[in-house]
Amino acid sequence: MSHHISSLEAHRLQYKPKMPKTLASGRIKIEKGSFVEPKANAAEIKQLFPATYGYPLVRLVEGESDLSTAPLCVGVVLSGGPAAGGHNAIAGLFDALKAANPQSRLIGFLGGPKGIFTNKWIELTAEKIDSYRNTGGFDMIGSGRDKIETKEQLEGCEKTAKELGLNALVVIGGDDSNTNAAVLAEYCATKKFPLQVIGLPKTIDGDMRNEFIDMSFGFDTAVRTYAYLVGNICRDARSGRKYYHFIKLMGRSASHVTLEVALQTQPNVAIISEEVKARKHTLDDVVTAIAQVVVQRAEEGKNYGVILIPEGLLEFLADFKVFLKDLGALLGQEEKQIEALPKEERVKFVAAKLSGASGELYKKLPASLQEVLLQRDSHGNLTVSQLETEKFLADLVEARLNEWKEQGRYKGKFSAITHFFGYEGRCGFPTNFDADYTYCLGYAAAQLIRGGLSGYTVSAKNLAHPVEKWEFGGVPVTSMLTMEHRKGELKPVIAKALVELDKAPFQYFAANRERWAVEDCYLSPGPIQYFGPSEVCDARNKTMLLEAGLE
Ligand code: FBP
Repeated sequence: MSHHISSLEAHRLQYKPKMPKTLASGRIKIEKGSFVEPKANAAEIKQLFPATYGYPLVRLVEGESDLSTAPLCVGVVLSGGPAAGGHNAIAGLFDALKAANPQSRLIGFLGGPKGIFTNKWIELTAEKIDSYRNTGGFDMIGSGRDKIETKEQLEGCEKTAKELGLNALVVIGGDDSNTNAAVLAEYCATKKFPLQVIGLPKTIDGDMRNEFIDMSFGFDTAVRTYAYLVGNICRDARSGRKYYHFIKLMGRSASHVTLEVALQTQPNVAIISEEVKARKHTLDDVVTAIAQVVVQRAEEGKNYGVILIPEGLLEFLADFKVFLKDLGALLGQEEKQIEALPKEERVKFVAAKLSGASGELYKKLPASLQEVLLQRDSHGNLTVSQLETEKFLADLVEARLNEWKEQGRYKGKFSAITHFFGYEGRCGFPTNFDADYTYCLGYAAAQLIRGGLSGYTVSAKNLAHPVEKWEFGGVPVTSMLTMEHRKGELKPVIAKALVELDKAPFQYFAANRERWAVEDCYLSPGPIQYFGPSEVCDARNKTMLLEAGLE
């Protein structure tokens, strides 16, 4: 065995991902369905995507195959944050292309979308692929957050595709990257340039999904990693009985990760951003709600506990909404001027420019938040992982408890420890679910390419069920688009799937959380298991089981 890989890695390289018979049989055909209109802004989207708007849904079904067996040259790119299973998606794509025609080639673009328009790539050989099967991470070819949007970027992609003789490009990414896939597909269709573009639904956030896609890949591995750590902290809290743990969990916008980890570990408090928004709660309301649980527990002699906070919380608070919109618009208008300033001057500049209530709020925030709030990624998103919301909240809760102590309303002790679990969940060995799922996604992408399709994201249904029942197909990206403000500009984007308060996962949580707040109902899910009984190794996460009515 090589000395450069762990024993687990050596074993995982041998794992054979499970596939439904439809894909495994090799007798695959594409069945066309109906056209689905975008849920909102259909007219604007039709206008922006005249060449690719109106495509039908498609399903991969078993039958006499009429898919192309001509040799293909396909490119693949990993985009955005890593998510466990990316390497398997590439392996599935590779195996499917080679199964259809051993002369087909797979090109891996390096460092994310930029690798396409700057023409940086490597050929993915069987040897390369074999050394990454079932491993976590995106390090096989790297990733990046560059967009494919401007004229220069689109022309750069075209030039590279021409030089390489690319027939198709598979973009593995989240909502923004799949939107970019649609932009490139539209560009190619308009110019009658023969490059097909297919997207895969990736993100640990679990929000790149809808009625066509049960789950984005990487979510399962991430939530199991966090739930293991949170479960251990719950045990530690109950053992030491002296700390309140404020744990921020990754998930840029939606709270699926926090909700799932709460379902797996049953902490004392879990804030769900979507509920905060629906109830129009302010920061003060959230602080009060947490402090009340601390008081209740102190009355039972419990001066310890575990509190989960979704990293995207600030954007959902009623008093932050207008402020963040004003700030986003200002950053859009003054982008060049702000960038030209030294870092320490930027906060002062923004504080002076933001007027009214937004300006007042900004000035009151801790310096660490003020600075991070000025950062945006290339898609215009707040860099919420860098916001120390957990520390900010812990401090505010402590201040509130001190006030209540003075008023005689609280007699306990409060000592907070803060954590952020984010990056540790994105690159672990994929769970069996993510390993199987991503392999199938890559395999399905190859079939859509063989069928001549472009401007589609691979769709996946029945994922809560055993693999045999999984169904794959394609959903036109334009059918999933809506219009949103980014840096003050209206842009087409795939609508993020947020936690729905009337659906089973949140309902289950809401029905139990009062008990979890006071009693110690902590669960220890333990580490991810790759070997052993199928009910442990192949188990589905609670979100998927509850949504499918299987729990
Ligand atoms: P994607 O949407 O690209 O999959 O990334 C998700 C995510 O992990 C978020 O949960 C997090 O807020 C963000 O990436 C962190 O970004 P970065 O890796 O650039 O720090």
